[in-house]
Amino acid sequence: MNEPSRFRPERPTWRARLRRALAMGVVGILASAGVVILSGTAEAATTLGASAAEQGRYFGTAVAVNRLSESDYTATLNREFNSATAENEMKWDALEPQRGSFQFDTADRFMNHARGQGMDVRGHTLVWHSQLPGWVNSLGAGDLRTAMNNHITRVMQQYRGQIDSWDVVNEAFQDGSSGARRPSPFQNLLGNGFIEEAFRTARAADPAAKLCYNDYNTDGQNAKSNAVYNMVRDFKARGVPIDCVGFQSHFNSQSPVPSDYRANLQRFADLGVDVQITELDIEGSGTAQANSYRTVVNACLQVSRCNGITVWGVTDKYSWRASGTPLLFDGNYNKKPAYTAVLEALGGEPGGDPDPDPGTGGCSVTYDETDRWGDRFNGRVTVRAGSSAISGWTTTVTVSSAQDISTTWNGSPTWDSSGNVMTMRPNGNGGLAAGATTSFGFTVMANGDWSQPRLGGCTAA
Ligand code: 9MR
Repeated sequence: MNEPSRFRPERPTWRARLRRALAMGVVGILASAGVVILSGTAEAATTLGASAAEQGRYFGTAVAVNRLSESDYTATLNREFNSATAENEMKWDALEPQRGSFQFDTADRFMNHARGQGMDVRGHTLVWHSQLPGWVNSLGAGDLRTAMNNHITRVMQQYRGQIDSWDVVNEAFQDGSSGARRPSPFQNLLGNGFIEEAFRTARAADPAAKLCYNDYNTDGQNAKSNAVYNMVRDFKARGVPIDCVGFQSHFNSQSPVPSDYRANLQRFADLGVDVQITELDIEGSGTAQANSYRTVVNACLQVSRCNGITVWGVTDKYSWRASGTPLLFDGNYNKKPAYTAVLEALGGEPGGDPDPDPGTGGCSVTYDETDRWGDRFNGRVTVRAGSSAISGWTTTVTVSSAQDISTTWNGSPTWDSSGNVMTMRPNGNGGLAAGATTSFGFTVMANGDWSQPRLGGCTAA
């Protein structure tokens, strides 16, 4: 953890004041008054990428090139992440749909965007049983070996020197207790040695890229991860080039974050490879989801060779399992509780002022989700007076057209004609002393849309 986080006053307004004081150069005065300011930057990082960078790590996301035309998508991507993985555009079927005929246009667009933003790139993925074009399945052993090595070489040379880490071989082991290799054209025709051959070919094609083995259900210690572990140990012992192991980390209630997650990362790191969390997503919502994300980030921070985390998408709405809302931003690009948990675990602080000081005669509003059920959630809005007393307040809450606010409490609502915009005023006496808070609540029937309500400003009376 970076040092300033240990000197973190509880209240955001305090933090804001401390930052202002530091910015004004009052450090000496505070120090002479006996307040110890620990070394480090005065301003905490406010994005995932910047806060991860302060921990010597990257924070990345899978990117879908066809979403780059959506301005909110691209703004969120560019602001928050400093590493990117093409979600599908650098797979074999995308890059070499016919034998020897390479199509780099879409992958090039991805690369240009990521590198134009100064992001690191994870290459994903060279040899995988899935998303293989049909022609690969019809080759004999000799042709298949030539085709595999040619594919690795051509693709890696296209992006030579531009890729931080490549997933050279993806998902080559079986699930379950066997610890066996997964059947695939490569396994079936070339045998176990195809993995080693792929890594040797990759090293020759781009010596600057870290070469990774990547898999899922290897996040805790089990038969599958043991089999991968034994392979990596063997590779290291025999000098087969391997630099990193990727742990996909797709979690949900059937497959939660394992209790030995950190220990498992550590045992691989102890073999002399970097470990990376490569496709993180955790189905769920609210506090439970946030806690799981925090556990994952803390595990990575505790393993010095865990050098980066990638989440498998920017927004829930484009996730490969959107119904599980597994990511850090909701469908409207609002930051979820999981986002805040990740940012804070990385030592960052929410951007802007989470509870802005409204000054004299003003008021501010903040939102949080307090409960969630299968069909609905409860929201709470906290209203805070600025540095002088106010005698009343008004704010608005906007829900999506699919959603309905079914109940409210501790406030007096009126509605616009669409029914989506609720204007809330105090119930009875709305007076608040300087700095004092009150809150009102409401239940939103989701009707399939779990996006976070949007708040208007707070108007004081
Ligand atoms: O997220 C990817 C999805 O858009 C594709 O349809 C799918 C096809 O297999 O691949 C998804 O990404 C996978 C990744 O490449 C490898 N690990 C599992 C990921 C989720 O299925």
